[in-house]
Amino acid sequence: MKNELVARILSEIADLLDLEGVAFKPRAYRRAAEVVASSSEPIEELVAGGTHAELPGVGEAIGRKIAEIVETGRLKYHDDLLAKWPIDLAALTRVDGVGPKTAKLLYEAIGVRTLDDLEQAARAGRIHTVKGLGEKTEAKILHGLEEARAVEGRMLLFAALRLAEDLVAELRETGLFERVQFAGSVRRGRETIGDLDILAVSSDPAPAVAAFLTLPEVVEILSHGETKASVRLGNGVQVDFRVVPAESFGAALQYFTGSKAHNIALRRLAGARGWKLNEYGLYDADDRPLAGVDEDGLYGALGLQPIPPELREDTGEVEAADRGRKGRRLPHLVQVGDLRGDLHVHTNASDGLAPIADMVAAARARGLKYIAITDHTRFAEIIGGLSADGVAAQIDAITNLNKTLRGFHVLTGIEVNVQADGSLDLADEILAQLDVVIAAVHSHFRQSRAEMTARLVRAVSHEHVDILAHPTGRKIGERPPCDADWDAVFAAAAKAGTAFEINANPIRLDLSADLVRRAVDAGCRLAIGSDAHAPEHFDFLRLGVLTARRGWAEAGSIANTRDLAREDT
Ligand code: DGT
Ligand code: CA
Ligand code: CA
Repeated sequence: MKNELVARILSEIADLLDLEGVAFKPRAYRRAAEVVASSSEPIEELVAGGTHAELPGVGEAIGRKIAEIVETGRLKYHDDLLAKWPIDLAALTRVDGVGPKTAKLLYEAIGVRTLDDLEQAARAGRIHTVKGLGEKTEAKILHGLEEARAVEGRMLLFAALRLAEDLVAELRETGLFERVQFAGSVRRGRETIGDLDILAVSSDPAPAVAAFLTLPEVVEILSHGETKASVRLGNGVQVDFRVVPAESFGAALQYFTGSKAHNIALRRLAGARGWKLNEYGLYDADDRPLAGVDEDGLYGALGLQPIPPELREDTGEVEAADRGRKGRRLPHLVQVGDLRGDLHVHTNASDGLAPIADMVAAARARGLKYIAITDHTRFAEIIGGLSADGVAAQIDAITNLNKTLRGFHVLTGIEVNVQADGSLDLADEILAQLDVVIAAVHSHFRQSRAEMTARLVRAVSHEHVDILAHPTGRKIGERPPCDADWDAVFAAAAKAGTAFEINANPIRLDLSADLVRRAVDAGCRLAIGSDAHAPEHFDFLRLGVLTARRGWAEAGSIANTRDLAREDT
């Protein structure tokens, strides 16, 4: 599928045109990029059929450019823009505080082209000397750089999962394997992934390794032996591959799933009994194998309940899994199948791409029973959000739609903006009419801890607010989380019965797993929200579930695992 490539080039064009100060066009390219990225049909097939220009927001001119990318892998218009602006705009604009216009100022005034240049300039205090930029921007950039550096060379979980599943499926199709499975951080559901780790069992390792090396995605072989290999894929990702004996598969899966800290804790447990644990199995003092075929057997032999991969970070899971110990047990983690609905969905009434009916169809297709339509208010000119009249019209439309639906219900809702002082940008009389009120911060992220805490406490305590969405505002690798006294915010929310969202958008995952765990311990309710802006975005929900699981959350803590009360349906 070339959708990712096409979307990347179109969105780079949007950024470059923004940098040049061109009006309107950047939005058109950005929208086309979003549409292509979220389309489930391979763009090359649409081009082959000549229907790609019919995608919403594409049209003739961008359509021609998409065809050129599909046919040649690149685009002259894009290349010319890149030649004119020889800067790593994608990396630079990922830093909080740097948009295309700031990047242009920095390049023209002090020659900043790369993240390294930016870091040097920021540390040397040269950024605030640039006309148009001040001390505040410089401080923001220094902060943002930390976030960007932390994820350098790592990819987001969503892309990693898709890639890992594709590779595993391709390997299985060769028919050369008894088992193939991905391990590593992607199996643990970490929010960013360094490299992929794939394990396999095959009675004939040589052709099995050869099949791996000749996968179409592989562009470079980094190393290979009789039973293992490391490669680099076209998108730069490294994949480590191992063929292991069937009797060691569980031990290898356990070992290469990690985390390293969890493995060390297990090995210590084995050592305490005079046993030995490694990637081949668990062995007693006389080197007799005790376990290794499957993971559950391995944990069982160590006296432990099976520990779900998401918990394997050595943060108390080994103690909680100990069958011999009284007290806290492992939680029954929430599962994707527990979700009944989605309480955070956008439509083209604000910045979503599709009408309500399309969002309903996509949610139903994924087995959900209800969604809440929570479009934005008109807090910013750039988002064509709902006015008070718009809300009333949408309530009517949803009421009528519900009359036509069987076995599915659409809740009315809104995503109100939490203003700098914690007040909301929609009147109470309107909020009172809606089934679901989501409150969210969209600006002024860098308030002091005291200000932000007071702001969030006020928002979660508001009588009409049901959910605080993407509570920290972080964007992975782009914007650091806001600074707040979370214990105070959790306490206020628990008292008011307001839920915290686990926003499942791949770049947000907000609350993060660490904060999920603290929120659960504080007695807060949670809601896993896709924040879908297109029908395909309901696929994000699984990331929210993985994050909830990493935060030790059970279904009972999560509002949208409940069926709707009868009076709602
Ligand atoms: P990543 O790739 O940085 O996102 O994180 P992981 O967890 O996938 O780490 P990776 O790919 O370096 O190694 C895969 C697993 O192999 C890791 O989670 C645990 C295991 N492992 C790697 N090195 C060691 C080690 O030195 N000691 C132990 N006990 N386990 C290790
Ligand atoms: Ca890895
Ligand atoms: Ca690895």
